[in-house]
Amino acid sequence: MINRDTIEKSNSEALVNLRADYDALGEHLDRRGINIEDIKSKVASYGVAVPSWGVGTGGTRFARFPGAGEPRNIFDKMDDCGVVHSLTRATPSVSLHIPWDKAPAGDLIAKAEEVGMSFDAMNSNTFQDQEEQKHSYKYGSLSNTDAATRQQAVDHNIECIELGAAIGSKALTIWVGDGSNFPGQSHFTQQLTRYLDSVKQVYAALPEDWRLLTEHKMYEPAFYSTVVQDWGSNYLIAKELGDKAFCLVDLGHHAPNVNIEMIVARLTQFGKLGGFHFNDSKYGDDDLDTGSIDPYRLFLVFNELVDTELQNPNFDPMHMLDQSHNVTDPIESLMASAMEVQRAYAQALLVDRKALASCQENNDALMATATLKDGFRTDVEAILRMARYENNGAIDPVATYRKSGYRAKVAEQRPAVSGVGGGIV
Ligand code: PSV
Ligand code: MN
Repeated sequence: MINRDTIEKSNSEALVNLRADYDALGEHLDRRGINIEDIKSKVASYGVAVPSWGVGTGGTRFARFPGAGEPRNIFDKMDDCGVVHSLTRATPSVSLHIPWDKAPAGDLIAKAEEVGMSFDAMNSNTFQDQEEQKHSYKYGSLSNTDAATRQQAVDHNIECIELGAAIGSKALTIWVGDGSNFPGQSHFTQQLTRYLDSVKQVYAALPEDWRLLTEHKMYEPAFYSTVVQDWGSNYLIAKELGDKAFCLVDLGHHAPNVNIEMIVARLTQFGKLGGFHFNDSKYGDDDLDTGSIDPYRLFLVFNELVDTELQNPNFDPMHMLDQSHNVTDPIESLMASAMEVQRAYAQALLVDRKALASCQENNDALMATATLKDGFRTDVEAILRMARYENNGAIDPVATYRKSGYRAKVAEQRPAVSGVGGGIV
């Protein structure tokens, strides 16, 4: 936990400048016909879930270089997630990954209360073998050719739902690494049929008020074909399953240069956009910090979301971060990413939608894109800072966190973890 005094002291040093910046931005937006308070209140109520696995140091298939004071279990992880939320006030929930985070429901609830957070989507894991597991997932899980292996994967997903229901989660996200490494290795159609048969059993176990999110990913660990490879396959799966099934878009899971914002628009138009895993990438599923490589793309995704939100106030896809931190303090990266997501949201809220519609109607390509850019180019930092300050967060979360000495403190309590071997998150 971060001491309240540390936050207040740090805020009091930054407040004078913040007020001046906020007033100046308010005047600027006023001239554009935008009320800064309206934008601030939307930003203040925005939340993105943090992945429990994101607070540990990640790794590549080559190595993992552990950081100091890494969380040892889900309770340490939730302490770290609590720090992210207490400073940013932008991450009110944690997304658990089972079995990594498996613990008695009562203990999880108590910890969530202690850190002032709730639980977002549950994530199942059938992409690794666990110690006491009977059947291996080496050749797939929900789509394995062996019925007993498929059943084991189905049972695991149902177990995730049961634990989730006990702790107040309302969704299950399924990502499978199932696929093949060689042409001819697997029969595409039969493999998808087996996947569908399995996932239908999971879907049947969903509580009434739950959603099932299926997450597509182009490749890795399978390098030739992947069962749920693209948004088209994902859409077909969600459609086949029923009304409680939706597609999850992880920004890193597409071919380079794919127009992700258009995928978002398509899934939205046909009622199947279920949620996001935000991160950024340069080459593949790099899991870099959100907005660190291509903030404009993130903005364009939010532009689609805001466009829909304005027409349909009930539109509520789930928002989660999904990143791997190899060279930064994960708490700092998660805070920076949560703020980047908020920034993209605020910038998208600034887009003059009437002007944009008129440009589109009149085929004025240049002014249409300039209208979008007006939103993106606006420095909304003062809005984000003021929203945090008024929500009892830190005006500058990273600086406050560094001043708090949290990492050094937990490093004393949490012994170093071995750095040998590769790792994933
Ligand atoms: C797979 O790359 C993924 O994006 C899925 O969301 C997993 O649950 C997560 O990463 C952690 O491995
Ligand atoms: Mn993901």
